[in-house]
Amino acid sequence: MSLMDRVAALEAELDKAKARTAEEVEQFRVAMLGRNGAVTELFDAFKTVAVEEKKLLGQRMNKLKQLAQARFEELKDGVGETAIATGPQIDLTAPSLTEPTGSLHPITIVRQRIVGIFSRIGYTVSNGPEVEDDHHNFGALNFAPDHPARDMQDTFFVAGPEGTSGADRALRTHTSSVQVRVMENSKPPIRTISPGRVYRNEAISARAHCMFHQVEGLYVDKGVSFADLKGTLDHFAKSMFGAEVKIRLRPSYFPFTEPSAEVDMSCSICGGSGCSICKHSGWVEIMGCGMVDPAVLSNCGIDPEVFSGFAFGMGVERIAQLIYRVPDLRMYWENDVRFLEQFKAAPFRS
Ligand code: 2U9
Repeated sequence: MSLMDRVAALEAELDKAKARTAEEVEQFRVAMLGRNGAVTELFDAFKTVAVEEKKLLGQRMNKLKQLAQARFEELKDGVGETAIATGPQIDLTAPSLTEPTGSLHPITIVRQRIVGIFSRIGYTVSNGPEVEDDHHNFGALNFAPDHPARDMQDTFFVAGPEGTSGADRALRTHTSSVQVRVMENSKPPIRTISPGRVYRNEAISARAHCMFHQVEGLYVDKGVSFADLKGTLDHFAKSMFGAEVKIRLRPSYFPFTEPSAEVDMSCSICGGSGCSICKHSGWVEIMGCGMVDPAVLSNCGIDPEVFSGFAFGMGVERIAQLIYRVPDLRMYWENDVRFLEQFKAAPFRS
């Protein structure tokens, strides 16, 4: 093939040349313009051409070299655009990845629901100190001086400043102490609930802990009756566990209420037909209650001849146990993520 024919063949080849990647562009450059490339080889061969042919052939070859150079630049630019067109596809409208979130503790969820139920029927929320004196925790609530709850076996007493026994300071054993303060500082009508932590000197087991949460309630006004108490607790049980549950009251004894009762609810798990949760009785205990003892009213500066009141108290762990079927009270305190993350989707009904 004459050199002129080779120039023509290479021109055609340049026209058809394609490259999809930077490597292919480089291969093109080496094949055409590299030290042993087709165009370079042509220039080497040019030295042997007869003088009379040199002028025309030289012009064509210079043009070929310019073409090869221009084609190389074109291919290089083309690869740049293609890389953008076929690069990672980013959907700027896609929702962002969600950050892992924590969840409310089951005790918090249940406490909020209990508080919500009573708030909606006019109860205020009262808080008070966790380290209490004997008067607010025991004396005003009618605990006899020799009542076992006042014993070191049952109550955590707090040491006082050096040299004092500290016997008048203890971790509160119930949040009734908060309600004593409310009665001392305000006049009826009083409708209040006290949620909070309480402490008892108990061995830790699946069924007991030395620290737990209570919600205690108090209603004091003229003419408050046992029927009001029962209606209120029935409303609470239905709001918390479902409209189908029933309650029943069994006589009991507390130093601060008279008469006193334990409140049972038809088992929310089996509907009352009997299961392991209700020990096949159809009933589960959910709280205690009673009419505030007249002596307690007068201890707190309220005339029992004019006013009467009811009170109730429940353990939040117990209510949460029935709602979520928690088999062991210790699980509330272990902070095992496998337990806690089960409450992520827990519905919040205040
Ligand atoms: C005042 C007067 C009386 C609150 C009451 C109960 C009955 C009761 C227990 C349930 C399970 C405590 O958490 S628990 O161990 N509570 O049975 N509590 S009546 O009575 C009061 C409160 C305040 C001034």
